[in-house]
Amino acid sequence: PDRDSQIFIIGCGISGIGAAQKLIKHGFHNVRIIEATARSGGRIRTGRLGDNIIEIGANWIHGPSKENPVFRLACDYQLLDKESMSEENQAIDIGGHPLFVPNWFTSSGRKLGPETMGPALEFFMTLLERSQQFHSTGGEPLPSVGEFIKAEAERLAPEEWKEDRDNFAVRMAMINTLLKLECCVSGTHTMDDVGLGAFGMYTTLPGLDCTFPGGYEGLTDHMMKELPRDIVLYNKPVKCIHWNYTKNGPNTGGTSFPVTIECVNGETFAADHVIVTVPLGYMKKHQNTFLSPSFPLHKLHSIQRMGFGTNNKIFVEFEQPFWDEDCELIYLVWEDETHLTDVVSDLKMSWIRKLTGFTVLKPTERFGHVLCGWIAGQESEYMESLSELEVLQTVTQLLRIFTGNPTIMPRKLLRSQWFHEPYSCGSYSYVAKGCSGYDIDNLAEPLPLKGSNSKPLQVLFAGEATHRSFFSTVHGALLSGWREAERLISHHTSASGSFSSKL
Ligand code: 6YU
Repeated sequence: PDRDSQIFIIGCGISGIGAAQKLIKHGFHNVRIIEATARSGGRIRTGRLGDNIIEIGANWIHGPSKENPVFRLACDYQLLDKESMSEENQAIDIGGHPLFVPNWFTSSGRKLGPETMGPALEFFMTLLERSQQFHSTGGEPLPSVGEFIKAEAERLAPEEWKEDRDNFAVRMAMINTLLKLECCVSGTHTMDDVGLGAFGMYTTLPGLDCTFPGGYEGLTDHMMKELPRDIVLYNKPVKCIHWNYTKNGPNTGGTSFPVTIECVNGETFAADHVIVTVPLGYMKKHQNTFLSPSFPLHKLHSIQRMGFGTNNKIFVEFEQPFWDEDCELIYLVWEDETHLTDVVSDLKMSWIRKLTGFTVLKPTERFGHVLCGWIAGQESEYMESLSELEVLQTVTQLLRIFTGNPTIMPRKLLRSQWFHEPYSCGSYSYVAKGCSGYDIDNLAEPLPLKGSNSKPLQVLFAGEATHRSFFSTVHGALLSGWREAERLISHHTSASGSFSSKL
């Protein structure tokens, strides 16, 4: 086989687009992308709230600096504003948790200041940083990040705040708020599901997180323009990948192909190589039917054990702001929640308690007064099942309680529903309790396994969840697509000996 190899990529998210881009640049011309939906971009999706551009999926470039390939592409395509590209911005290193200017509101309708809440925030950040250290040192005392943070908070807080007993209860409630928000960052139901030993495996890059003024989709749109026009077959969900396939596939003109891709509509495609980029959530749901013969056991176990959860956004627009002009992040603190837990006991009645943080869309001149609320886990999945009107009513009630203003009324609302998206089945992956980097390696391992006598590299795996240090991000997804393309390029380079790159 050589550059004429039939290569199919399943999924037209950034990892699939990245893989196609690299293969085509290296002279492979029989490359097709099969996409289940009618659009490209996957979990990068820009939408509208009235006249405003909003992000339904990925929001920021995490760590926008030279080492980040998404940042480099965005600069090349001129998609960022000047400030985001400045050397100063690239040099800021905040370790993944931007220091947003906060406002705090509590369930008794009080607005508290940094003198009351600042210490709780700093205390929590120290515990979070300590949670990341076990990756290099080992010897983690508890299985999950949630258990560790809660145990340490309960042990250390009485001493830490002993001078200020009056604020002790509200600060513990603030730890709860922060735990719930951390569920959004990790995309999990509870931080008790996020493994402590591997938490530090996620690597941050320098640079102050930035957004795309014209929408994140501008990135995938630009990348798509560099690919041949008809490369994507849209609206074709793949049902099953038959590999180690000895019979001739359809339309093969006598050549034998090791892989046959079967679509839901019955269409089939014969291939030498398939790069699978479907989300881990989709793979979990269809683990028994997506591959035939099925996954080797160690790969299947890693698919089952690795974490994939839901993080949703709820956008709300207001006539007038109830927050300070410089505020970037609003925290809601339930004063009755002094017992540490990041889940809600009664889903139907209290799901809204999981919504504890809102980012303020900036700049105000462009967006007006729009907040983006963050909600993760089962409460978020339940929220998806409610009508938009029900969500609006519940959010309105929530904000009336916390602002103490019974007349507050959002003008518009729009929420994402990532759990019910049939080709995402949630938001992004995390390293679950009991998992390690080896599970990510297992997800990424191509089939057939090394040492088999069958044709090599029949099914390859890319996508956000297959990147060891940048899982759950756009740059992790892009790098994983490039990685699998390079695997094929180097395979064919060494196989043919004379193959040289066109670049
Ligand atoms: C980032 C951010 N961001 C918010 C929200 C979400 C995500 N991410 P794709 O799914 O794109 O493509 C697969 C395609 O396959 C798709 O088109 C399907 O339709 C198709 N498909 C599926 N089944 C198929 C079938 N059977 N047949 C054919 N086709 C099929 N990332 O960098 N910055 O701000 C956010 C955020 C709400 C949902 C994000 C963010 C994640 C990215 O969006 C995501 O990784 C990539 O887009 C995935 O690309 P892909 O190609 O792999 O799949 C300390 C510590 C802790 C660790 N975590 C902290 C990290 C923080 C992560 N933060 C994310 C936060 C936000 C807000």
